[in-house]
Parts: sequence; structure tokens; C-alpha cells
Amino acid sequence: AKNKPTVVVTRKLPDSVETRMRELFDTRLNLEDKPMNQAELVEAMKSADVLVPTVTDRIDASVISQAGDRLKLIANFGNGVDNIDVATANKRGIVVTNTPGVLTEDTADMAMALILAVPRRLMEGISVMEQGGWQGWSPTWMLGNRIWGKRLGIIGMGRIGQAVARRAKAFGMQIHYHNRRRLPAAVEAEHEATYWESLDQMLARMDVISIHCPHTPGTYHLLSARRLKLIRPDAYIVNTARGEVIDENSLARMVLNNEIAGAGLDVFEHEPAVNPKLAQSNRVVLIPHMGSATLEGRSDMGEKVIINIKTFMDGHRPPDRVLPSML
Ligand code: 8YV
Repeated sequence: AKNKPTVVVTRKLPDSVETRMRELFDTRLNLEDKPMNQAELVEAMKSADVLVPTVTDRIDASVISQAGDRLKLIANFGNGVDNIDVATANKRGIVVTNTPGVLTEDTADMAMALILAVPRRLMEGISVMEQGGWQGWSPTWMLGNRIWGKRLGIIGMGRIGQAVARRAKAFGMQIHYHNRRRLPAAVEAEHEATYWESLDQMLARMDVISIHCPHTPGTYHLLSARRLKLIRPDAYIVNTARGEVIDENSLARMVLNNEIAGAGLDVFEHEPAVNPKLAQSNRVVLIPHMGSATLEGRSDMGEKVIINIKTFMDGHRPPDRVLPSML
């Protein structure tokens, strides 16, 4: 019988996924679920044919070059691969895969939840009730902003961006988007979406902005201090993509100075740290990187990881191979 590949998993995964992996591979699990530091990652990679990292593992050029020759596949448990230096891995003959598709709807749901929660001041209302602070109803109290009829500007109109567009359209929003490439006319028509080649021009016209692009060298601080200033002071911003896409310090300052109406953030520049200015403000809703956090989603992500490993080990091209040219 063929030797089973040694698969090192860096974090605790759903039980069903771990069970299946143990059946198929010589699987080394991280039952404690303690994040590995760079030295521990290097050690783990030395004894692995396959590494299964998550967003909390920084597989940079230094880690890859110290990892030795045994490692052949990095099967990321996650869609974003900004935690992995894909080009360096590929140069050393290591294939990288991700888990696209299966977290689209869950992430879009969370973005829509924030698009609703922030303008309607949902968390403020909840916190009044939790603190027993409800003195009585008033026609002018707790007024938020309507989203129906408003303009939603989607940055990054891929799978998740389009899933958000479908939801927002059902809530009566007008869909606008900025993307590296304009969508085919038929897809644009399906979403009744308006394309903005200029991100600057789009930002200045939107009521709500939602980010759905990957974090790459090209999108780092895409929403820089300068661009954030283009956003109208009565507009809202939602981020379920990657914290690095927004200059978080500048955003925090703007929120405190009432230069933006509010923000709904699932992701942060230096997770798990959160800019304390953001945490202070009641105009923001903060959640801890929960976009894909459903039992179903995380199980499906595990399935994808397993299929990628199996296909690769059987000598075929894994379905979700990531190439530097795709980033
Ligand atoms: C996960 C994500 O939380 O897929 C992504 O890019 O950010 C989330 O699905 C995380 O990546 C798991 O590693």
C-alpha cells in the first residue's frame, strides 16, 4: 500500500473534518488549537508533506525557505491567501491551494448584516436594553438611516461581492461597483449594477461602501487616508474582506471626528488587536473575523482542503490551485 502523506494541520478544525482527514492521511492535528509562532511553523513544515494553515499563520518567505524539501503542498484552510507567500512557495516547487466558493454566501450574509446593523443602530439599541437604560419611546430617538433606495458601492465584485449585490438589491439598494475588470454586460445587467472605473469617483457618491477584494500588494491601504476623505460624512463603510485594505488608523480618526457616519468591521489590520479608538465609538459595529464562521461553511472548507490534498497526492492538478498571477 502507498504510504499516506503526512498532513500537518495548524489549528483545530471541525470534528467531522478532522475525522475524515485522519482516515485518509497521516494527520497531525493541533488539538490544543494554540496558534503556532514562526519557529513552530518551520518545525512543523519540516516533517510535513502537506501543511494546512489558516489565516493566523504567516507563511512568509523566511518560513518557506527554512522549511526543508519535504513539503510539497500548502492547502490553505481559507479563501484569502495573503497569509502565504505564494510566489516564493511556487519557486520552491510547493503548490498552494485555497477554499473558494464555499464561504461566499456566509460572508455575504455577514456583510449584509453589518450593512443593516450600522445604519439602523442595532447594536446601540441592544446595548440600551442590556443596560436597562430604556426610559421610553420618542419619535426622534434612535433614528438611524434608511438603506432602501440608497447607493451601495461594492469594492471587489467577485463571488462574494456579487452575492452581496443580490442581497442588497433585495433590500432596495442601488448597486454600484469598482473592480479591476469590468464584469460582462450580462452579469452587470443581472445585478443592475453601475460600474465605476474610478474608485475615487465612486467613493464620493456612495451611501454605503462594502469591501470584497482580496488583500494583495495592490490593495494594501486601497482605502488610504486620502481616499477615505472622499467618502461622504453621512456614508457608512463595511469591511468583511481584510483589514489591511483600509488604513485603520485614519478610519478610526475619522469615526471619532464624525467625518464618516459609521463602520461595520469584521476584519482588522493587526488581528486580533483592534484600534482602541474604534472600540470606543458607538458608531461602529465590530465583530471578530466571523464572516465564514458557520458550522456548515467551516465543514465545507475542510472538505475542499481534503479534495485538494487527495487530488494533488493522486498526481493531478488540485482544483483550487492558486497562482501568483491570480493575485
Ligand atoms: C477564515 C477567511 O476565517 O477564507 C478567508 O479568507 O478570512 C475566513 O474564511 C480564515 O481564512 C480561515 O483560515
